[in-house]
Amino acid sequence: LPEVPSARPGPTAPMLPPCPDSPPGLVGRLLIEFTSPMPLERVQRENPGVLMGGRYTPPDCTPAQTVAVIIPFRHREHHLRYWLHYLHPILRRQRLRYGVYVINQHGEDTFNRAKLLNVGFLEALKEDAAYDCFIFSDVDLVPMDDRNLYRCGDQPRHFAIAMDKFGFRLPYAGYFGGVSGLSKAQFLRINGFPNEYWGWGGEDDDIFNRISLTGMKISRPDIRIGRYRMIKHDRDKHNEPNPQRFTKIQNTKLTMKRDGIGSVRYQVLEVSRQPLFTNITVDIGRPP
Ligand code: UDH
Repeated sequence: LPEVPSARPGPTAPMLPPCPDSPPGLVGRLLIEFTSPMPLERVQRENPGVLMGGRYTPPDCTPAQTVAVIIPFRHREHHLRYWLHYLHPILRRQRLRYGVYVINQHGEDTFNRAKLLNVGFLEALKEDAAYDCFIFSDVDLVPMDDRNLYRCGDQPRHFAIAMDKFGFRLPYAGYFGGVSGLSKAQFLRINGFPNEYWGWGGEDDDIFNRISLTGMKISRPDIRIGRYRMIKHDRDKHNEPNPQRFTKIQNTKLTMKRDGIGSVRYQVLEVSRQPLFTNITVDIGRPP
């Protein structure tokens, strides 16, 4: 007997074949530079297929996953323009169904990257309950190879494994910073990310610990493919290295049960759908 399709295709929604595992039309190594000016109007003009809020669906196939790309953010508009310029065409070539969420920390209190990422997970799901894969990306990291596929697998994925600033190598074996991806189930299994790392450092190691402690393993691309350029910048204000980070990462096993996606408290101040991304401005409080 022929398989019965779960949803009957209407005249405007033809049944498309599943997107292939290896998308055709990838170009491999990319030339990435951050010197030419990058006005948003140009990025918009060059990405007409991207819908309001930074949503995209391949026109010619049905993707297996729906990917929310979450960017922790404050005062990096200049970096965001390069990120959008490079990433939208890459994600499109990768045949992803995706949305881009910029989680903008309101105010000038100490920055908290991991808490913003927790907010991004919850708010993206409020926008579209279909998201089942979450890619967490710093705003200043651009992949140098489009074969580094931004999708989730059966283990948490680390994408940014060969950054230029670390000599195109992992800085240490347990490094999980920069760009990472977890399925919804993997993210919930580790109780999301910690909310209590204020300032720079340690939160990515805590996430690594959560993954190891729940018996999962990190999956990584080939070292020749997981290459990244980072936009050079000085240390931001109000994101000083957190002196508590070394003791905190010793205690993940104790803290991860009470501190995570189940305990995150915040207030959304504004959701604004821009042509190339959704901006969510949020009050996440301040360190105790
Ligand atoms: N971020 C912001 N605004 C901030 C702080 C951080 O948007 O004020 C976000 C942004 O997405 C950034 C990410 O958080 O990419 C990680 O923060 P970071 O770029 O400060 O961390 P990184 O380890 O750099 O990349 C540390 C400072 C390096 C100073 C080097 C001086 N030569």
